[in-house]
Parts: sequence; C-alpha cells; structure tokens
Amino acid sequence: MRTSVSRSLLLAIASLSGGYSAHVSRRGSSSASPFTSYSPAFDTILGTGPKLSVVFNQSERLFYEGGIYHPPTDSLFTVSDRISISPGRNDSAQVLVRVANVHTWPSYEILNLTSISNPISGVRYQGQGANGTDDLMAFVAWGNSKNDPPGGLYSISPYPPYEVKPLTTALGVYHYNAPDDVTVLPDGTMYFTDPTYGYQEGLRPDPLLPNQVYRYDAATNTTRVAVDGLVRPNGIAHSPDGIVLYIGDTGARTGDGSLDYQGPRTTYGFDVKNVSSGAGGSAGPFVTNRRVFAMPYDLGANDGLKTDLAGNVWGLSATGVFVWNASGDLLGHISVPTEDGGNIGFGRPGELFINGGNVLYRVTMDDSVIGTGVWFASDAGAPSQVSG
Ligand SMILES: *[C@@H]1O[C@H](CO)[C@@H](O)[C@H](O)[C@H]1NC(C)=O
Ligand SMILES: *[C@@H]1O[C@H](CO)[C@@H](O)[C@H](O)[C@H]1NC(C)=O
Ligand SMILES: *[C@@H]1O[C@H](CO)[C@@H](O)[C@H](O)[C@H]1NC(C)=O
Ligand SMILES: *[C@@H]1O[C@H](CO)[C@@H](O)[C@H](O)[C@H]1NC(C)=O
Ligand SMILES: *[C@@H]1O[C@H](CO)[C@@H](O)[C@H](O)[C@H]1NC(C)=O
Ligand SMILES: *[C@@H]1O[C@H](CO)[C@@H](O)[C@H](O)[C@H]1NC(C)=O
Ligand SMILES: *[C@H]1O[C@@H](CO)[C@H](O)[C@@H](O)[C@@H]1NC(C)=O
Repeated sequence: MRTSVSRSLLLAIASLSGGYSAHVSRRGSSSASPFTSYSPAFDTILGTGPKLSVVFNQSERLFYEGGIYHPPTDSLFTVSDRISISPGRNDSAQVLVRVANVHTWPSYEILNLTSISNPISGVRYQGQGANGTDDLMAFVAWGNSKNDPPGGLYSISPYPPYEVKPLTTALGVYHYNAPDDVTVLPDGTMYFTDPTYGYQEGLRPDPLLPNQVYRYDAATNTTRVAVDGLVRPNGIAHSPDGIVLYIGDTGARTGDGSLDYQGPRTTYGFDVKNVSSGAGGSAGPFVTNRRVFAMPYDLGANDGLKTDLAGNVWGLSATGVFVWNASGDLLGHISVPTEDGGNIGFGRPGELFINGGNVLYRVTMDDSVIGTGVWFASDAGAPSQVSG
C-alpha cells in the first residue's frame, strides 16, 4: 500500500507508541530498546543479542515495499516509493531496487524495467523461468493510469536482465484495481490482494472490480476470486504448510489520507481446504472459515505480512513489526518508524529486513528464526529446516 498520511496521524502514532513502556519491556531498563517482549517465546526469538541496524539511509525513498531476499545471489529486492524515474521524463513511479552483496559490501541499483509498471511486492517461487532456471519471483504491480503495462501478477527473474513475464493482468475483460501483495503456497498457487489504493492515488483507471483476493494457478493458467467481503485486503501470507492464509485488511486507511477509526485494521486467518464435492469426492481447495486473527496495537494495519517456519506471523504496521504466534497471541514488537506501512522480508536465518522508506533496516536475532518461502531446499547453504 502507499497512501499519504496526515501529519496529525503520524503524531498520534508517535504518541501512542510511547505507551508500550507500560507492558513488559525486554530487560526492563533501556527505554531506547526497539524490542518489546510480551512473552518468553519472543525472548527465544530474539536470542541473546538482538540488534536493529541501518543498511542504507538515502535521501530518496528507495526502500518502501518489497523485501525479497534471494540467497543464491545474496541480494535483496525492494521497491521504491514513487520517485522520478529518469531526468528527461515528467513522470514518477515505484521502481524495483536491487541491493547487491547484502552481507559483504551492500550497494544498490535501480532496476529500470519498462515492461512492468509500479511493481509493489513479491516473493520467491519455483516455476519455469527464461533460461531453464526454476528460480523466480512472483511480483504484483499496480500498473499505471493507461493500464499499459497493465496491473497484475508477474514473474521476474532475479538474474540479469531480470526478465519480466505477465502471469495474469485481467480477470476476464476487467483490469485489476491495483494488485498489492502476493504469497505463493507450497502447491505453487499464488494468492494476491487487489485493493483500490492505486486508483485513489490517481495512478489507476476507474476500478471495475470489488476489493478482492485472487488465486492464480500457474498449472492451469487460471485465475479466480478466492476471498471477498474485505474492505481493503492488503498484506498476505500463509502458514509454512500452506493450510492457513493470513490477510491484513487495511480498510481503516480509506485511501484519501484519512483514517477511519471504525474501519478494519484486522488481520484475518482463513483455512485453505477441500470441501465435499457432493459426489463422494472432494473439491477445492477453497478459502474458508474466515476468523479474526489479530489486530496491531497501533493505528496501522498489516500492510506487510510474513510468517516464519515456526508458524509465527510477522506484520508491519504503523509503529513497526508485531509478532504473533499461530494462536494469535502477541509475542513481541519491534519499534521502527515506518510512517504508513510498507513491507518486510526475512533474509538469512535470524534476519529480517524492514522497509522504512528512506531507510532499509535489518533486524538480527536468533538463528532459529527462518522465513517461510525464502529458501529453496536446493539453495547452497539452505537451513536444514527447509525440506524439499
Ligand atoms: C537518516 O538520515 C537522516 C539525515 O541525515 C537523519 O536525520 C536520520 O536520523 C537518519 N535515520 C536513521 C534511522 O539513521
Ligand atoms: C529508464 O528507462 C527509460 C525508458 O527506456 C529511459 O528513458 C531512461 O533513461 C531510463 N533511466 C535510467 C535511470 O536508466
Ligand atoms: C508534470 O507533472 C506535474 C504533476 O502531474 C504537472 O502538474 C505538470 O504540469 C507536468 N509538467 C509538464 C511540463 O508536463
Ligand atoms: C540464467 O540463470 C542463471 C542461474 O541459473 C543466471 O546466472 C543467468 O544470469 C540467467 N540468465 C538469464 C539471461 O536470465
Ligand atoms: C494465460 O491466460 C491468459 C489470459 O487468459 C492469456 O492471455 C495467456 O496467453 C495465457 N498464458 C499462457 C502461458 O498460456
Ligand atoms: C482437493 O480436491 C482436488 C479436486 O478438486 C483434488 O485434486 C485434490 O487432490 C484434493 N486435495 C486433497 C488434499 O484432498
Ligand atoms: C501461543 O501458542 C499457543 C499454542 O501453542 C500456546 O498455548 C500459547 O501459550 C502461546 N502464547 C504465548 C504468549 O506464547
């Protein structure tokens, strides 16, 4: 999501975040610590020397969305806020930024890909790539006002020249609103959210579809509506086994810069499962059993969502990252100024990247924390917890 937020909202968020001191604060003393623990489980996650550090702090907002770590090349793909993409052109766009040599001598380059417009978020997946590799990223893109190139779901190669291929760019004859986030289940099916923020920010044509969540199945090249009834479906993630889908509804962010206190800021859990076909067999999978999973204790909502291999759910909100276990208990909070959201991504074991706009943050914690979907079993150095 990318929405302008009023100054008063930011101030409200800032004053609210001061309230955490009332809760159990890690190691009691230092109020400057960005880590707040609500459970011994979070102390285990943090390990003995958790650290929040700055990878980059630039004058442009280059680290706004995305956050896809690519272990084989030690690179991280982020997405900028709207920036001027070339001196001669009077337009601005969200562009892909590749951070190279993440763990040695980080540098970044702006990837000026012209066959995708306003990319916003993605994840790694295994699928058929350009040159025989099965190492790809699924990326959602808002598209632009002329829908050329269109909004939708794309695959992007993590290797130069970063070949871009559309997977689905319309539901039948209807263009998508402004696809915002995607997750790829273990069976290869891709679920993506499609709120109307891009239209409200003047980047997209009139919306022709409800605020929905879609499933794209590469095996059959088909797309269907998977979830409706949400106000602004935004962040999306799944449990490591692919049985639970998490969707953050940021409906309280109306899209015009205001906050509707009565609007949803909730992350919902769903089951992804087969039902009876009515003919003695089973049909599906369908996304069923919507339930309240959690709501951040701030004025934000889960714009960015990820899970780890232990099933914990990590959600970026207005004041930083909230961590819940799979039962919806809040385990901890990492305080980072994110203004109005963005996204997060796990890296190497015990590592999480947080997009803070101008600043790219890195959290280092216990090595047992491993992000879902970050590693393939075939990657050199893949953690033993990642099975084929
Ligand atoms: C980033 O740089 C700006 C300008 O120098 C500074 O004000 C700000 O505190 C820095 N942020 C972080 C997180 O280091
Ligand atoms: C980006 O691509 C456009 C269109 O091909 C080109 O005009 C522009 O110079 C490129 N910008 C950069 C920074 O490479
Ligand atoms: C450049 O874009 C801005 C914002 O959309 C617009 O107000 C302005 O008129 C444009 N300038 C030119 C020379 O096209
Ligand atoms: C093809 O894939 C390999 C990795 O398997 C990569 O090193 C290479 O750059 C890729 N080439 C192209 C053109 O995508
Ligand atoms: C997938 O379906 C879309 C829309 O129906 C079509 O435009 C596209 O060519 C198909 N792709 C493949 C690889 O068959
Ligand atoms: C779910 O149903 C589909 C048929 O729609 C079937 O192919 C698949 O094997 C079923 N999966 C399970 C786990 O029963
Ligand atoms: C969250 O998970 C459930 C189920 O495993 C446990 O029973 C809870 O104790 C746990 N909550 C916390 C705060 O750790």
